[in-house]
Amino acid sequence: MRLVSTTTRRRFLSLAGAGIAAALAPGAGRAHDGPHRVEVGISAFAFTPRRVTIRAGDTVVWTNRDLAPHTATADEAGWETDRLDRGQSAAITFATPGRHAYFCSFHPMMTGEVVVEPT
Ligand SMILES: [Cu+2]
Repeated sequence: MRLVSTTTRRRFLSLAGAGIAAALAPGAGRAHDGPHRVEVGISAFAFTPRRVTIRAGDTVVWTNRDLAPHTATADEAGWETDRLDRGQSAAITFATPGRHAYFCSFHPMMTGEVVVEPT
């Protein structure tokens, strides 16, 4: 049993490495092999990156790194994160293609955009 498990572990590590490499390289002609999560940081009163392009079914995760509270609130499309205090995150999954402009409800000069492409 020990001999078998050594081989199995090595194969597992190889597969895990490939998965990590794929996760670190969004876009760039990757095959869309299932839903992805895209990170948007909030710091210095800005969304970074300000615009993200995803596929339908993907999830955007906003994380606030400022001392001030922020939100991500859609201009028109009817979605909103809760108030995010420092260190808090919120995830929203986008099911249908379209362009979603958004802003921070506390600081409306903070704006961003989620572009959702067809799968
Ligand atoms: Cu804000």
